[in-house]
Amino acid sequence: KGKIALVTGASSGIGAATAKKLAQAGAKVGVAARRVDRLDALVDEIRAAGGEAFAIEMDVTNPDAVRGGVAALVDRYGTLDIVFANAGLMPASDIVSLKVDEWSQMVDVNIKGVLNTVAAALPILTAKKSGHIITTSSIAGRKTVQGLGVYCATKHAVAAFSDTLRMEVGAPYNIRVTCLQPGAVETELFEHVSDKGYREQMEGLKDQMTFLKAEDIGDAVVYALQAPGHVDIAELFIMPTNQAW
Ligand code: NJP
Repeated sequence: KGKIALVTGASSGIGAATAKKLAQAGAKVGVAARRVDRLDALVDEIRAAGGEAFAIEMDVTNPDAVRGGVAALVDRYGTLDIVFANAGLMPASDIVSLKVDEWSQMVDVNIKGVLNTVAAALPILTAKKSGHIITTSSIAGRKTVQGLGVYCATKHAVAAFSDTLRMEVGAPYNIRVTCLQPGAVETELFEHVSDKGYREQMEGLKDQMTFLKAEDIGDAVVYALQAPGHVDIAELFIMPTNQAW
């Protein structure tokens, strides 16, 4: 309650749902993404429900834009306490089809986007010796999945980075780090898969299992944030009950 939060990837899916949960729990939330129309609608929804949020247009691949977004948030609300580095994308394909542009995009958003977000926010948290950083990795950051080779690589990178960050900032700076690793969540993630075969395969998963709702992830993030100060939920590995892989 009363905390200031930044959520990237807030224009849809997990980010939007978590921003709403944070606002319901009393945080003031900077909601960041590229699609400003979506962010404006989210801000309206949060405010209509009695919460507080404001929209930050931000491409996480651009370090200057991320620094500017964090500065705007601090300017508006005075400080920063919670950072949810969540923006990401998953254009599945076989490695042999060499969709190198999509690989670069995943490296830029999924890895560099998290690094840019942490780099912009960390000086504020270390200076005040408190805060909580949540990064979005994936079940794909714990194992490998055919068709998701580069995506898995980016999410393993986020997991490795997050755990090292946790070790570095816990004791000296009293900052907690949580690496979020969801299984299948019903969001717009699959809609951006350009490979028709993989997109159909992924859509077909919905017939095999009950996907998590983005709200389930939002609840889990709030749970990690509300743990007592000496407790760091280092990993949030959350699966649909009937996801068998
Ligand atoms: O997907 P979606 P999710 N700069 O497509 C933003 C991970 N995950 O909520 O910029 C800034 O609804 C985009 O905003 P916009 C996944 O890897 C998911 O599922 O307006 N933002 C949108 O808000 C990802 O890391 C599942 O286009 C950029 C958001 O990212 C995170 O969950 C399972 C951007 C994507 O929202 C959220 O994804 C899992 C950029 N350059 C992990 N590019 C799952 N859904 O099953 C994209 O294990 N965004």
